[in-house]
Amino acid sequence: MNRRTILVVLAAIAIVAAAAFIAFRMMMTPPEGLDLARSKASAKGLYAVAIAPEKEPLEQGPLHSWILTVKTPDGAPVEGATIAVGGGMPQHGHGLPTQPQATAYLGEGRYRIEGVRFNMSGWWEFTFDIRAAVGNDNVVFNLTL
Ligand SMILES: [Cu+2]
Repeated sequence: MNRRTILVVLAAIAIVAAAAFIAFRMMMTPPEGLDLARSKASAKGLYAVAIAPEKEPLEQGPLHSWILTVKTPDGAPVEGATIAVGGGMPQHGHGLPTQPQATAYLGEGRYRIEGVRFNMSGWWEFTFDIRAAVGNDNVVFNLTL
């Protein structure tokens, strides 16, 4: 190989390495300015929703439960809601590793969500479809682990 060919090969290697590094960073690093609020209005504004893990700090690995609190915007607890739980890792293109369920109504608009597991570190979306007398709405929370 002549000197020019070697330079071209080295430049190509550097470009591939840089692209791999950037791709890796995009996979692993949550976007800046991600909204990490644990209470917010649902998409259509029908509900004021809050989430809290039953145990802090939030750990990667073990199965655990959350408490989901659903109220109307003026603060009245929402009872008898049907909750569907979903989520995943937007940067990895996969969903939750388990199928969490709302297993109990605890009063005051609070629902226990069991069977949650976050098996990787990074950015997770945690979504709730809420069906109740007021209407159907959904909310998406962001978590970073
Ligand atoms: Cu992942």
